[in-house]
Amino acid sequence: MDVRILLSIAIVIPLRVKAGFTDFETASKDWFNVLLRDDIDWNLHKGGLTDWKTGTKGDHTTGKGKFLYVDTSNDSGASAILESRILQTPERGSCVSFWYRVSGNDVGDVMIHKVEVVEGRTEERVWWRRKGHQGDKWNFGRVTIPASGTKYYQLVLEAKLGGGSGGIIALDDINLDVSQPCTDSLENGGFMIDFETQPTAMQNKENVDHFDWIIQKGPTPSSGTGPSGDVTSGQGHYLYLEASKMSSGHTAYYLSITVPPSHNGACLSFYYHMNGNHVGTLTASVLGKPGWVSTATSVWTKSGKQGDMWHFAEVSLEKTRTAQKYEVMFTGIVGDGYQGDIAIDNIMLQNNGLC
Ligand SMILES: [Ca+2]
Ligand SMILES: [Ca+2]
Ligand SMILES: [Ca+2]
Ligand SMILES: [Ca+2]
Repeated sequence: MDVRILLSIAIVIPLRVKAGFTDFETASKDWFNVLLRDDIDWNLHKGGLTDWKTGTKGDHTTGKGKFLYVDTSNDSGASAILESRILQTPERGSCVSFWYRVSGNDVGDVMIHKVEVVEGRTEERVWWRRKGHQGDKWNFGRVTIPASGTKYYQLVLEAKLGGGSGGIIALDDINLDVSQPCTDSLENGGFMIDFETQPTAMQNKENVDHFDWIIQKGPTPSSGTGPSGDVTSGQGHYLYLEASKMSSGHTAYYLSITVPPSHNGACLSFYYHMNGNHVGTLTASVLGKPGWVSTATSVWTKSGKQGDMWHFAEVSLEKTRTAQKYEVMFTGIVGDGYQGDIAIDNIMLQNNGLC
């Protein structure tokens, strides 16, 4: 995106502090199309839109309402910017959540920037980003904007096209809560953890394993292994296990809170990074008896080097596993050398149906 100018005159406009929810059924008072500083616009659409593969799809709110989308037949690199009203940096941080679709080959990216004026210069940082095809469905996105920086700021939701035609990039149901950072909690007892605040829904298991997972920012200390940054924004925090201090076969458990039953199953998703010549094994499992690691049943596992990139994993938890209250757990097992760091970020448990 080009360097943009935040008009200093805008900063003296009286501010509304109230949080805002936008389902696009009525004109938004919080989000606006940028007309001059980008290449194309977000379009308002009602009803179905012909999707990449599977035909006509409606909005997220009701399936029949309005949402925003960009025309992906435009050139690669074309940018569509939706900007927020001017926001006042709160004492405790803010939480912006939204539903998005990014579907299709080479369709492009969606990202959120925080824009502020620092000593007369406009600065912006990416706080959240998804690159490329994210499945043929509405996905939930959420990011904490911390209570730091200048007094006023703007958020920018940007789509950047990848040049592939026939795909879809869309947005709906944006919630802007300027009173607090995002909490881990989702509806129905589910949770979402991006490690930008101290997690409350998952934690290290003590005593029954050999060591603990660590929350990290930037690269890990060992060369040739571990990510260079987190998956949320590239500049945030993630969870990892440091292989160099441990011996082959050593394990570390990361266990969730007890989740209430779901009679139609659940969906566990996360990003993982497993790069290095000595990477061991990462397993996701479900505990049938809360607190009892011995009742863990593996639902997903991966071993060895997976390349220097974050990968997305999505696992349906069948209703037989979620009919009683349950817990989910990640197990890291160290490989046979120091280049074996395993990292996780953006863990989400949606406790209301399969993926
Ligand atoms: Ca809608
Ligand atoms: Ca525009
Ligand atoms: Ca993160
Ligand atoms: Ca431990």
